[in-house]
Amino acid sequence: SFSRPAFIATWPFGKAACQAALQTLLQTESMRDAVELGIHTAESDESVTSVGYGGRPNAAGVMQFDASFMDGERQQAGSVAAIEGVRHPISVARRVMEATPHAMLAGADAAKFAQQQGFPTEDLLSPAAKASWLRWQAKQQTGDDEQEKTHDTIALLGVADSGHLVGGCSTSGMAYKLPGRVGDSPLIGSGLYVDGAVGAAGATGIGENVMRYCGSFLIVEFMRQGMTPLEACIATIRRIAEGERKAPAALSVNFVAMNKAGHVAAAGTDTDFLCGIADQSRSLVVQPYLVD
Ligand code: SD4
Repeated sequence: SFSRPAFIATWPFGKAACQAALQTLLQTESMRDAVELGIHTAESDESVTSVGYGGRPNAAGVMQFDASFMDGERQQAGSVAAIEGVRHPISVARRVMEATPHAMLAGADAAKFAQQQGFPTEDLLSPAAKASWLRWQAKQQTGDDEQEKTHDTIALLGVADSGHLVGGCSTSGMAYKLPGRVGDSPLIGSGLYVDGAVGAAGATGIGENVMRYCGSFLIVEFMRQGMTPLEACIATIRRIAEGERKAPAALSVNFVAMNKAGHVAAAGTDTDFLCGIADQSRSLVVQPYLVD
């Protein structure tokens, strides 16, 4: 088991993100900085094909990002949906939380807000992402609809020594989504939820299957009722499978969770789902519980 401070994040690159978060916490003593800078590592990593730079664009070849940020101490939240032109959507989500009376900004006006706040506007379509979009387009014309598998949203959760919980989530969303499509990641309670008295949860996978069930909120509520983080993740996935009348393997829903005590867990329906964990004594990539 892990001891506080501890971080957990989706996918294998979540390990580097958790390490960066822990380092930042030790240097700045700020859980917000820790989560934000941890997520920056994935947003800047071109090899991560559904977060930040290097992510896959929408059907029109445009990068549209979703991100959310939550601090459990006073239940504060901020998010951005379908925002274009910013390398670090997680930072804009945090800024929405800290610098506005609102919890969510969307689209062109979210980008305008980011600009006004001093975030640089950048072209975030990498050459490799553009090439893969062109290949996808060509396949659409030939009716060959074999999909490139790109799902690796980062959801990163952290708990400080004091029990202070903070979480964030950032993604370019489903590859080749309809322009304007918003996923689970910026929706408080779906892609991310942090309750300062209980714990936190975050999601990756097919957002539509998470948002119809407020997946992350449900995990936290199950923990509030006494479940362990792992039990809560499994119960939520089973609830979704029941609602969808589908086998878990057909859902692509995957979660990370932690409680205030620092117990962490992950469970999902994708056989390739992995997550990263770090505390002061170790950091590793672990195989989550597979719900099938
Ligand atoms: C979405 N949940 O936009 C995101 C995609 C994802 O890992 O998780 N990719 O639906």
